[in-house]
Amino acid sequence: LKLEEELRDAMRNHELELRYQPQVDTRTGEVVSMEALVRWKHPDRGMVSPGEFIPVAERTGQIIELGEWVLAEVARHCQYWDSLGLRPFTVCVNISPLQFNQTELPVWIGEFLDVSGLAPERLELELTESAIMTDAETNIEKLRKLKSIGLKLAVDDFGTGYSSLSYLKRFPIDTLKIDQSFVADMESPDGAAIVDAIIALSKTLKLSVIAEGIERFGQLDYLVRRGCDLLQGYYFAHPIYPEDVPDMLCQNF
Ligand code: G
Ligand code: G
Ligand code: MN
Ligand code: NA
Repeated sequence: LKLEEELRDAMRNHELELRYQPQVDTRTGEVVSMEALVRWKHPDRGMVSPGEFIPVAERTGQIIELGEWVLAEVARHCQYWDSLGLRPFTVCVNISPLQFNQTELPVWIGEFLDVSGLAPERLELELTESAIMTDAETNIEKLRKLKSIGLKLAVDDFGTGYSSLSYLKRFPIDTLKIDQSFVADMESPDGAAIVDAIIALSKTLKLSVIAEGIERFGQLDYLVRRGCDLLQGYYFAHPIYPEDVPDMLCQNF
């Protein structure tokens, strides 16, 4: 079977699961948010990486259905966490370019939030830099609509695309997410300079800034001293099962 046909079955057969990776506030050491990351437990092939099937889903349009499933799962997990009396935290959800380009996205998400009862302020959409910068003028209106629902908006993989700074200033976004390739390269002078520049830019634009892909203490230490607001990476935790979120929220880093 081709991967796209298998993916169609996978969605029907409940082979997809979500994991959550914590994001740590550098001022308090507390976990304040989690990124939802999809996993595919294939019956024969084992774990299929989203790096492999997300591009296929994006190409075939299956990402629309997959994206709707992700949000429904997130709402279900939030209900479960609430039932345990956990303190509320933000859940970050990756939105693919094709999803973002749907004209009806803001209306659909608004209706989804009404029906599911998920509070909009608990949800942060991670949009890629290239998706929002392509056709930026029309995207301003769409971003405003998403913002007016009460959602938070982050620019994912920041620094890998071609951001126009004038648009960045006009976009109603909350967070810049420094791409992990820059964090991995941070021990080199060029890498550190790029990270410094993105943090400085976020301060100028009064945006929150998060670095992902933190694997070593040295990276954490540097970013804390530079005033990075949030950190995410294997150094703190790999993506975890929803059942393990309660314990994770009790950790202090
Ligand atoms: O979890 P991992 O690092 O293997 O993810 C690989 C890629 O898949 C990343 O680019 C990530 O953004 C993307 N990805 C993971 N989960 C989702 C999801 O639920 N929706 C979308 N659109 N992309 C996802
Ligand atoms: O494109 P996006 O930034 O959404 O992708 C996030 C991806 O990075 C996920 O697949 C996640 O599993 C992965 N990831 C998270 N933390 C680390 C880390 O510390 N190191 C590496 N190499 N990958 C990470
Ligand atoms: Mn992401
Ligand atoms: Na990213």
